[in-house]
Amino acid sequence: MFKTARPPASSQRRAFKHDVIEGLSDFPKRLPCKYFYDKRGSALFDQICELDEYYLTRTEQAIMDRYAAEMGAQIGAGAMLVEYGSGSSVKTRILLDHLIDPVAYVPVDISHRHLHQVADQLRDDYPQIEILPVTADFTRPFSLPRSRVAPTHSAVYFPGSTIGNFEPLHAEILLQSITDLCGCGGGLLIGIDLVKDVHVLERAYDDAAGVTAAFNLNLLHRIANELDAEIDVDAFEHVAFFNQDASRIEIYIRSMTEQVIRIDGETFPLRRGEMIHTEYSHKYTVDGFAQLAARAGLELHRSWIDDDRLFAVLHLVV
Ligand code: AVJ
Repeated sequence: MFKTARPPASSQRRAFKHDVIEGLSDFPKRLPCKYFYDKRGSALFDQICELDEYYLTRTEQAIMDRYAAEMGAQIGAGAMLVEYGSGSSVKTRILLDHLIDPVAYVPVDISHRHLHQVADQLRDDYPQIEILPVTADFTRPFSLPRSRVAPTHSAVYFPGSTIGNFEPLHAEILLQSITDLCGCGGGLLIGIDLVKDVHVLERAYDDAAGVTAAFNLNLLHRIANELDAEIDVDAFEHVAFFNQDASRIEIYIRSMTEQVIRIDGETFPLRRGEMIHTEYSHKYTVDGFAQLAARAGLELHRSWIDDDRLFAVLHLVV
């Protein structure tokens, strides 16, 4: 079997602590959204995906269910399919079912244990496809594993509108890295959330049951627990709104009182009403996204959109 690199827990904790201290020292304060997904955060995100207000997951799944055969045909025969932020690979299965003679599936994720559990399950279910998990942060350079059978080309699958978390310039840099990774003949199948009615958007990120609020505030619980920080989590609240000019949902944690956060001897004072930025979720038009991708060397080839025009899955080629 292959040896797989796994960053030791202590170095992960150190990186988390470094990023938290750096973010809380900044003005305005910020915390990276990639840290939402600890065990509880991932469970809360799964709950978000089930909410009436959160149309994204079910709409993308419906697009996949309806058009996976066309997508498989567009991606073409003999591909190595590389998935960014594969998680539980739920949406992938329908795609794997419709790819033409795929050579390998390469799920890329930072969560080593979960990645390998999912990979074992996929090996049972898809014995004809070589499953080659890669533990990596896809925003950093990594190389593709070698498959037993040489692929005709590589295709990246990047579902879930995760690209929306990146500011346009960073999204462009990430797309450029996909272009470079796949090279000539390569492609990208990506899910993007579309611009729509402001109220529909804002409800999706501030649901009535408060699940998204719990998801956002869980980041503070995580800091308190994992970094032994002193934080009065109850003195903070969830804030989400659509910024029309930047075409994005902006998510913050707002301090309801004047207070301090203490981490390892360092103190971070907060004014009453001060906001800590935690996430952006950019919303695109198909044309707007195509222009961004073109600057990164990817040409829009086909798009699949639901009847209500909420969400799009795009196929782009190098
Ligand atoms: C996982 C990045 C697609 O932006 O909709 C959901 C994360 N944050 N509710 C999104 C999220 C709050 C989600 N993505």
